[in-house]
Amino acid sequence: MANQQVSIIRVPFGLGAGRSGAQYGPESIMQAGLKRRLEQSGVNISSEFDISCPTQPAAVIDPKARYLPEVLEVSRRLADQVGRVVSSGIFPLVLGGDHSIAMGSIAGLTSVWPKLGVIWFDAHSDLNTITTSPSGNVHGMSLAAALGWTEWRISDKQGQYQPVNPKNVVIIGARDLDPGEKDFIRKQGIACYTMHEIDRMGIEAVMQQAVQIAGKDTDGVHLSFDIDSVDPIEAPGTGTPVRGGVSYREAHFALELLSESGCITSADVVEVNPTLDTHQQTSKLAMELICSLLGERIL
Ligand code: B3U
Ligand code: MN
Ligand code: MN
Repeated sequence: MANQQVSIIRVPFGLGAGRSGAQYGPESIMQAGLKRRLEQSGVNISSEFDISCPTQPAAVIDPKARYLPEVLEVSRRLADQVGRVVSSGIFPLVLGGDHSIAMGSIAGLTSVWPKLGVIWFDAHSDLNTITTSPSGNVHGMSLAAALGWTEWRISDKQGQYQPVNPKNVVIIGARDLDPGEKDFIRKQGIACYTMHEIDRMGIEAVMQQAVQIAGKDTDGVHLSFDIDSVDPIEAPGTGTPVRGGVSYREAHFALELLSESGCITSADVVEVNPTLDTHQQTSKLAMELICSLLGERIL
């Protein structure tokens, strides 16, 4: 993606997760040297933004959707910013933060591109609602919210944001799904490539099919990359690690293939928690994976 104009949008928000620390993700991915590496690959960073995020309030209002008012406040702000960036033809690279922020990225994108494909790389499917969530953590509900299945919707001054079409959603890397999430995937026919399919088909075939599904009759394709999709051996610095994830090479190859496909028009990279990391290896991994997505090549 040489000569591609990119806007880096940092979202230091961690209240959607059960453990504190994802709010330090954006700063730590930047400190790993993101800008210099991107510029070396010919990426043009045309602007940078910091979304202002609320700090922890005194009390949790609803234990079934913890900090939902704060999540919605951040989502609205992020949606506005992402909408402005894509309207000017620039690729938004959103650095989280916990995965609840993807609701804001996707809302902003659908305000400009009503037909949006989504590739959701994650150990989880984030398809819970207030009713099905075992934890009350809103980061486990963000894909459900983007599909319009949650008990709430993000709204702006003009009204509610457009939900994405389940036909254009692909989940990759799943290995920890709750009963309600499995029901949704089966009943709604969402494409879900679990670790089993990755083992069986190989990551290249999975990515080819993902690009087909997410890109079919859509205006753009958003990659939402949860770092916990990668095996905890490579990515220990994340709030809900699940063993048996994609390898370092599979992750890089997957993002290189997405880069080659040319279909990705925006991305968020989430759930890096530097307080749980060892030697900043997870922040560094996130930085390197972004470079692969945006066109860096070995030779
Ligand atoms: N599905 C569980 C666990 C979880 C989801 N997303 C993360 N963890 N990172 C839940 O709480 O909804
Ligand atoms: Mn997630
Ligand atoms: Mn996850």
